[in-house]
Amino acid sequence: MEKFEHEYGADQIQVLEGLEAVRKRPGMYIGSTSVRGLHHLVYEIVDNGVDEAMAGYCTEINVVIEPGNIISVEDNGRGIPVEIHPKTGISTAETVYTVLHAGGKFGGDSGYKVSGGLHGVGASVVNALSNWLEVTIQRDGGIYQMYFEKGKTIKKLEKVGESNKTGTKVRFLADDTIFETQKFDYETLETRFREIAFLTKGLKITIEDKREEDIKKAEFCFEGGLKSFVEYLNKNKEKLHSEPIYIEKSGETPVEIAIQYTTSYSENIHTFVNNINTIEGGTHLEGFKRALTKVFNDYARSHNFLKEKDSNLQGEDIREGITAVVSVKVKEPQFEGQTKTKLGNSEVTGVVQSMVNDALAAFLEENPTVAKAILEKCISASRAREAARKARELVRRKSALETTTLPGKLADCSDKNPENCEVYIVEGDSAGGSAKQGRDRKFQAILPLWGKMLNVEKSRADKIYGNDKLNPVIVAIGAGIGNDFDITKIRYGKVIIMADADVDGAHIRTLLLTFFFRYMRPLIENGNVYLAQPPLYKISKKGIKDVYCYTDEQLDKNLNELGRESCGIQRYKGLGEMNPEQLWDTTMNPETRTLIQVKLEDAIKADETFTILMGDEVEPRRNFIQSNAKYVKNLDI
Ligand code: 28F
Repeated sequence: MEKFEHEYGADQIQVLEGLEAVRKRPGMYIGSTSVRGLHHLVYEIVDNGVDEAMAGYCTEINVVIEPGNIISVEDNGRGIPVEIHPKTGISTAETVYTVLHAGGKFGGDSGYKVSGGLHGVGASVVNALSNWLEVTIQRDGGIYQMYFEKGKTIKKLEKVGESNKTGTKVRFLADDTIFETQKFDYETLETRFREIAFLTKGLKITIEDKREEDIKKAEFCFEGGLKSFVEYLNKNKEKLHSEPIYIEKSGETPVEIAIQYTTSYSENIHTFVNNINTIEGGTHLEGFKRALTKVFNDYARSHNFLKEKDSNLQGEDIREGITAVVSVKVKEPQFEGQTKTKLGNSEVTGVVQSMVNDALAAFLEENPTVAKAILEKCISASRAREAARKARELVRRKSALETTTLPGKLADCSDKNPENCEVYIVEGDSAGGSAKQGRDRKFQAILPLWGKMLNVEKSRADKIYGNDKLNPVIVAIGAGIGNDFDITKIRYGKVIIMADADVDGAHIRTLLLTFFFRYMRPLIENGNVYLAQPPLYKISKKGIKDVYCYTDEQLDKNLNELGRESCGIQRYKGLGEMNPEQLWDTTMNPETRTLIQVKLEDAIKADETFTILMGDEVEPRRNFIQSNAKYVKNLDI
């Protein structure tokens, strides 16, 4: 009988099976093994610290990206309990880090577990997906430490020192055999930690990037919570009222809401459940919208902004120019939707609706000046909507009379089945020209953009219909805009934005993404919008075919392989520099091209960027261009 190293109890076997399952199918637990999945590891650990903060025991979380992409997260909470479980002989801390979902259904005493992108898979998953992970706990006067490799316990929890402080510190290195990359993106993490700080009033979160000589560091702490959040979202916009409206309710389903109107025409409502950004909305958003419409209509009537004969203000009139953040904590959240970011719990609609009805009505009564400023804007919005409806009717009647005339510049494709077809929206006539010649006219249509850049930030729907840059896009896609948009009517399965890799191209891309986000959002949600990826460089060398490079890294790699001295390098400043067959080979041929599918969050980012680029305030635009100039590789200097 061979000698066993050590007895495996039943629960140790369960632990090993659990970790094995996680390592075999990591995507099931953290969504993907791309850089997004990598970031989820950090969010999981930080969220445990946030739970401790929400329970009222932690006021600070410090995150460090150490050289070699090692992550360190430390909080000043109570420290994970260290007592040894009498039955298993294993400490609570080790259980939390080795048994799947052992972090308790809800976090600390607050009863809510905030969660990372995939809704709280627990620290044991991070452990399983790390080359190594070390936990240091300070509590009960001691310092305790345990250490794992790929989720397996290497050093059980043991006391290593004395301390009168309390807290938990976790350090780990993601498993390079599982993740496509181990390289964390500082800006992504910083953005998420800023968001968590807004959502967790008073919690201080710091992030430090020590991978390079020049250390990057940020510190977030907002006593104002969501009030600070809407002020941050509006920092580049002209406000309609200086103080944001702030309402909150504690209890079974805590609700926190901040609202601040601006002079823009876009609707900017962000909703969260247990700190998860529910970009697909859900019942909490539904309740908020219903209450908003009811309260403002009631106030408008009772204060004679609306006459008896006037019809009610529509929801979209009331939400024009609104920036709002709605954050709810739900014990047993049900998530629906394509990316599991839509709240399904039906009881939450009523909770939010009644809370907003009461608190917002009271606020308006107490702040008539703010109420007046907002209502005047709602009423002009409703008039503009009327005008847009008439303009639309006019366009419809006109086009109905002249049968639907497609834009003159559109070079359509012969196949009429949208599933097979794609339309390239190309910036500039020269690129449009070579795209028309280079394309496969069976399934590829080309629509060159021309005309003045429209500032959708400042224009309402009636202006959009008339605008000669966007109107052809609307007609070519053929599904209308705004509330009329009907995704079943799209004429192409793919809408591909093809613009130069320079500042103008970025401007056009941002304009179109913002336009699609604001007036054809289902097109993005449904994954029909793509970005073409033209090459940045062409390497030519005697005796071999031209080599196209789409990133600087590819250029370096190819030059190293081909030998730098014997290569000619052409840097493409614009699509117009490529002849039709080059454009086909590098950017349009489905066999050889790279298309980037636009995700909803990319469009949200574009929308925020657009506000900076096209908003009223000059200052932020200058900062944006300066801080992004380093990314603009092809600026014609
Ligand atoms: C760097 C990441 O993970 N902080 C944590 C605590 C505190 C407790 C706890 C955590 C109770 C039994 C589930 C302490 N004292 N930061 C962190 N801080 N977990 S994780 O308890 C674990 C739960 O199993 C804690 C009293 N109650 C809870």
